[in-house]
Amino acid sequence: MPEDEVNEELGFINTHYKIGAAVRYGTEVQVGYEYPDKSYAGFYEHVEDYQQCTDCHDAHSLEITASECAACHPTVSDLGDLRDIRVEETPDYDGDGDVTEGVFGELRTIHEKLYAAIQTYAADVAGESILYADQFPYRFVDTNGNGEIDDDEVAIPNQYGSWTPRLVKATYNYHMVVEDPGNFMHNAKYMIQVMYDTLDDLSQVTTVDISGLIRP
Ligand code: HEC
Ligand code: HEC
Ligand SMILES: [Ca+2]
Ligand SMILES: [Ca+2]
Ligand SMILES: [Ca+2]
Repeated sequence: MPEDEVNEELGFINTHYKIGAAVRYGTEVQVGYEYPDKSYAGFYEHVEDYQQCTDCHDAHSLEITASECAACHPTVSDLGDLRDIRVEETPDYDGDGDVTEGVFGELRTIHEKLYAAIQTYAADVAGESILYADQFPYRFVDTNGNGEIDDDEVAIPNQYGSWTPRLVKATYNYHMVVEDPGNFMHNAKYMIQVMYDTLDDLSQVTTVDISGLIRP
């Protein structure tokens, strides 16, 4: 199908829920939509003793014991600090000049840029403004085109309908990132690669600017 032509046969594709295991394995299991001719990170090894699910998580509750992480990540004193973890080698992936934020913050800024890019593409190329809400079916028409969710907009009769192949790929990847709250730990490089390539793809046909971002 032509990348930028609206096609009634298309719709939003959901990665489904609790995808942490698949994200750990990256391109070995291809949980993201991977663009042709690009290479992607596989399993994120982290460190030998904190590699398998139950090295970090309680097998039943999924709970993580922050004090164990603190042994090597000294900024951690409780669970809320996990999002501040960053190692020295990590570059300023999101190009915001902040090289002390946790790798979580690098992912978050790129994810926000991806949202803005999807909105630009939908309005300028697909011809209908789009919103995301973390509620089925996730994609809605931004009826008044202000970029924000308004009361009447998040409702099933107002679900988004102007799908092009490029938009299906981009919205799939955007939502995939949302569906793993542990993404920054499970496989930050894979997540950033997938988001970077999605932004790059949208930048082919819109004013989206990806200069400043770093692809791992
Ligand atoms: C190196 C440590 C580590 C390993 C290994 C790891 N995780 Fe995680 N996981 C985390 C962190 C950190 C979070 C985010 C916790 C938070 O921010 O509350 C997380 C979050 C999750 C969540 C989301 C929980 C929720 O609140 O919805 C799931 C599910 C999950 N992990 C499953 C897995 C599975 C399955 C594996 C093995 C394939 C795995 N994890 C391996 C550290 C790890
Ligand atoms: C034995 C030391 C050690 C322990 C314990 C440890 N880590 Fe790590 N961690 C590292 C090292 C080394 C790296 C860098 C690995 C790499 O990516 O090359 C790292 C990387 C990370 C990163 C990615 C940081 C970035 O800038 O990309 C996160 C997030 C992280 N660890 C979270 C955790 C969590 C959560 C725990 C506890 C469940 C934990 N770590 C336990 C040594 C450790
Ligand atoms: Ca940054
Ligand atoms: Ca940031
Ligand atoms: Ca609106």
